[in-house]
Amino acid sequence: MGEEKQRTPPNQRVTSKFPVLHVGPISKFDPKTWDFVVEGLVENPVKLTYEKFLKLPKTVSVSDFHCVTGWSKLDNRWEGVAFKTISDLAKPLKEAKYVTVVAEGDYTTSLPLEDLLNNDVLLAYRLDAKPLEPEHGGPLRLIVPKKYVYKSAKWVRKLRFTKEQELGYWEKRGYSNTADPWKEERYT
Ligand SMILES: Nc1nc2c(c(=O)[nH]1)N[C@H]1C(S)=C(S)[C@@H](COP(=O)(O)O)O[C@H]1N2
Ligand SMILES: [Mo]
Repeated sequence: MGEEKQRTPPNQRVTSKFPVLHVGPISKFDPKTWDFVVEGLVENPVKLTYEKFLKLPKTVSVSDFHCVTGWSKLDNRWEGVAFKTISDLAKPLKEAKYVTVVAEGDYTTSLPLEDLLNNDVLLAYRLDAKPLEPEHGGPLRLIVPKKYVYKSAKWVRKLRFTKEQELGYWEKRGYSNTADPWKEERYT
């Protein structure tokens, strides 16, 4: 066994395709009515139009994508807004320890605030130099590279800062709440 870390987490296969996987319909996007909301335990609740969201400082993050069903897609170049930028705007209160991510169609997931403040976490609207396709979560999806992708919600509309962790869609159905692919945390 070498010191070097394997490129993919245990029991993941690399795919060159990009599977599309979600529950429910692909969300319809209307830039005139779309908004992005930050609520809950924050000093400064946020509500942004699509136009305003695009004016936030931009970041780029290249990362791998690991689905809990066993496929991984490597070297995805995501562009969007760092989670940290949004958090700095909203100013979490001291009691805020978790964030529930709410997507269209009531898909939710949640993460410790600390994990989301990692500098590879972003709300992405472009992938590999193109606008993010609706089937992959356009106009806006969360990207959390260090977790299985069910934590990377597509069609994100809202972040809710909370004191206790609220269980997300898959987490309620037996998938791991910590979801670390390197530790193979697939199920609870
Ligand atoms: N809103 C929403 N986001 C979601 C899901 C979903 O069902 N709804 N599924 C998750 C799962 S399990 C996976 S594997 C990825 C798939 O992303 P992709 O379709 O871009 O490959 O989206 C994640 N984000
Ligand atoms: Mo997945």
